[in-house]
Amino acid sequence: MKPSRELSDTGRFVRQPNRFTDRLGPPEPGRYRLYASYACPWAQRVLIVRSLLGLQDLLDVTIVDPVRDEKGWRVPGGDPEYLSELYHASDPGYTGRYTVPCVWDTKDNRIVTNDFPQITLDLETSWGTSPNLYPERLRPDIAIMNDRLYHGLNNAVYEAGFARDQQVYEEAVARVFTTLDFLEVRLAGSEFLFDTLTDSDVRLYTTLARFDTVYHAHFKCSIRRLIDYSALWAYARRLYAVPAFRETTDFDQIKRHYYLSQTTINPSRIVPVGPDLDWSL
Ligand SMILES: N[C@@H](CCC(=O)N[C@@H](CS)C(=O)NCC(=O)O)C(=O)O
Repeated sequence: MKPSRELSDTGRFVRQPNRFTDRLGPPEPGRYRLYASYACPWAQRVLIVRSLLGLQDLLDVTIVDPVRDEKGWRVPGGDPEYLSELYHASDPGYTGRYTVPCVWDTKDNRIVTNDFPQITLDLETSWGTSPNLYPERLRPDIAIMNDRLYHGLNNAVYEAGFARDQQVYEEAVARVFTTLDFLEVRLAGSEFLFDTLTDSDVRLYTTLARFDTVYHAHFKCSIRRLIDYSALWAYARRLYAVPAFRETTDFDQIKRHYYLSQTTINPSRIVPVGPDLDWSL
């Protein structure tokens, strides 16, 4: 039996396509609500961008419980009880996973988008432009960088962690560390991936923040640790010093989510005690 619908016949993790891909219209206070988890790297991206751009009054947020059971994400306060109810209200025939981040439209009573790569770009282009996280002059380069980050790191750690085949796992892990090696060189002597803080830094940060705490052991990305990369580790801590990054980084929820929810990888549901990391500058 396949442990997941997202496992190919060759033991490869293949992420499901995003079902809701409408674009976010202009902001309307009180209309849109983001459902996010502090544990989830794709959701944390949106929380960081919302905070950097000062969109707290324009985009409401509900943070779901970090530990997911077989019914999916639970909503504290119970309205609705589970995120799945919003997916079924939007599409009664929905059969996919109920994922965060997603944006609920309280006017039309439907999920507008669970298209995680697009949500931050929509916020950066039509909701807030100060600071400019997606400058026009850099967009082609940001697109190339984001693609490299996704295939080489953000999603590659999941491909390594969920692999059910040794070779598939080894290929994904090699990609992770080739990408970290490339980033280490790129960030030596430079503050950000480009000459200013951009969408790409947000995407890189959320994977780095989880690297030593969960991906190293739980996803077996264990050739090196983040702290072994001096430029990358310094870069990650510099970003962590910024409130939008630090205040949306919850190591305890991250650990509890991965180790308690992903039971095919961690059947004992033991949450490790370490690692003891000092994220201060
Ligand atoms: N929308 C993307 C990315 C978002 C995503 O993977 N979110 C995870 C948490 S990090 C989630 O909500 N998973 C719910 C589940 O697997 O049931 C996807 O479909 O994979």
